[in-house]
Amino acid sequence: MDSKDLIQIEDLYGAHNYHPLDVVVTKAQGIWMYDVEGRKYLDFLSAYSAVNQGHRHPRIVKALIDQARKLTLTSRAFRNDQWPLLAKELCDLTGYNMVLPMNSGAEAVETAVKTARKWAYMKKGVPQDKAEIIACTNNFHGRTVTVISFSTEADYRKDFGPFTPGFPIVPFGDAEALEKAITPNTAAILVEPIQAEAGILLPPDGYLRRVAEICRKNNVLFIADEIQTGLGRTGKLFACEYENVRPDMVVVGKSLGGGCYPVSAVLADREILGVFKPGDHGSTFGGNPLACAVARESLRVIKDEKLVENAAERGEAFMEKLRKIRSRHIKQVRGRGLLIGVELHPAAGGARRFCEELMKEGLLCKETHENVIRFAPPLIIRDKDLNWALKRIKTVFKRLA
Ligand code: IF1
Repeated sequence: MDSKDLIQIEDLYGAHNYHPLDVVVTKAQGIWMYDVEGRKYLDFLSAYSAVNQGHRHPRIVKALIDQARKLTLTSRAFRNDQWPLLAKELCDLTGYNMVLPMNSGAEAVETAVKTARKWAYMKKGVPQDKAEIIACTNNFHGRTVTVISFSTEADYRKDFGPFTPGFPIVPFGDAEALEKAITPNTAAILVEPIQAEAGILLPPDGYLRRVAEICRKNNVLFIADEIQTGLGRTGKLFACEYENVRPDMVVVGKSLGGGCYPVSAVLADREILGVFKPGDHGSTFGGNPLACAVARESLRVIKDEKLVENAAERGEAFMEKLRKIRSRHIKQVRGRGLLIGVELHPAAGGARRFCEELMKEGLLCKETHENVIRFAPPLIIRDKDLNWALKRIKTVFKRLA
């Protein structure tokens, strides 16, 4: 079957909750993807940072297969021999001392919300059902009902109410507004260190440090959603490290599963994650041995292949080169590490048509919102391939001049 047939079938039987580029991928290896017609593309999105280690990393695939041959699922009714090791290795890597495993990012965010609420009732003395968690304008934390309850994006919310209460909103990047929004019932503030979906928005310098101070002063938990920014993407293990900030809780996902398997987790210290007792939270698949074996190897690959360092060095250099492109369409190039946004002027006619042209040149990336092109290649990428990409990007900006 060719791409056209497959697209037709998908559009007929699949729910239309996406508007993908019309490329039907059948195979991938490393930074390259291949469509059903055999055309080759450089992956400049990395499944929204879920394939930071590159597609089908041989070590991660081996861990997946080896584990699949031994044990895949016990549920948490029984113990397995992989979860303890992932838990310890994640803690050793990040400096937290407790972790709760889930599957998708949104589930881990929900888990962080439940943790913060329970902490507020048990430790802070907030009256039952009064806990508030402050979120930021233009946030993206997933798609479940509670998570969209604190979205400020009309499209994500419309027709999905009623919503979960208890989530005041403050402008992203405004520490004073945050301080003013805190009440005795505030349990936590939930922040993305860089807002990716919102268009790769970096907060003003010092913001995360201020947030951490304000949280400490007011006995409020600082929750960082590092699902997309974490595990190396921005050139640090966690993007919060750019301001030497250690959040009380960190949510991770995406490339924790090495692009092979959904794995997410909430990290914190015992005083916080210790609020759970048997029966009050869980997941059939969370902490399953297949997920854990994959995650363990995914973390080792990040470390052994120095992907954090690679993202920092290559990202900086690549952004410099992007900034040298002379095009009246480009308003700003911004980002950290290999999480890069190219914002276009409204007159450029939208980022989507640039992504479509780039696809014709063999470069796969995705617009975010109307006017931002997002570049986020796998962190294993080398200069040679970045230069290859740069050439295509220049070509497209010339063509659409
Ligand atoms: C989609 C965006 C990226 C996330 C942060 C939690 C989640 C995500 C910071 C939820 C997920 C994904 C989901 C995907 C598109 C994508 C995305 F553009 F929508 F915002 F990456 F930038 N926190 N982000 O980025 O994780 O439950 O999906 O595992 O199509 O919705 P999930």
